[in-house]
Amino acid sequence: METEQTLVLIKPDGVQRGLIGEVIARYEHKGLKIVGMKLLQLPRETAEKLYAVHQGKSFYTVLIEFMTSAPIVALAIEGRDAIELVRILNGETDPRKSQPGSIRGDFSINITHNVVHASDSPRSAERELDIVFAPDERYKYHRIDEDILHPSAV
Ligand code: 3AN
Repeated sequence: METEQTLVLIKPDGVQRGLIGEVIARYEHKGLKIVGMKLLQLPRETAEKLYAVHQGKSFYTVLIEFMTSAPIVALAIEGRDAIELVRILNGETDPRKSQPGSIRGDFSINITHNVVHASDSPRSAERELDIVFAPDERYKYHRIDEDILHPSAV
């Protein structure tokens, strides 16, 4: 178990459907810490950097158009095993496989308009966080439930 940071984007559909609070609550209630947060409209160049691994795939152009079409909320989220935990909370990419109880399972039936993005590995988390957040846009602070969530003996 390691303390990690990961990037989450609440996609344009999540923002436009009024799901910002609902989505953030899922991460907060799990015990993960929001250490950076902003509302922004992604410049095309930034979206292309973020999704560089998908360049050339059939859905790439649609994905870039969608992600730059309206504001998103970017979150830097910290916690033990945050990268894996956030992806479990988000649910599977394929709407036929995302389980009820997950964000996508509860709120999405569309593989493109699927509410959230999250980094999929420590390497991509570092890369993606650096693309979206300046160093002074991520904060250190103490959550009062941290001693319960992370007892040092466990
Ligand atoms: P995830 O966001 O679950 O990690 P990725 O990284 O494979 O999924 O894909 C990034 C984004 O690209 C997805 N969130 C989705 O919006 C879009 N995407 C992925 N696969 C497809 C597909 N087969 N058809 C359409 N869009 C897709």
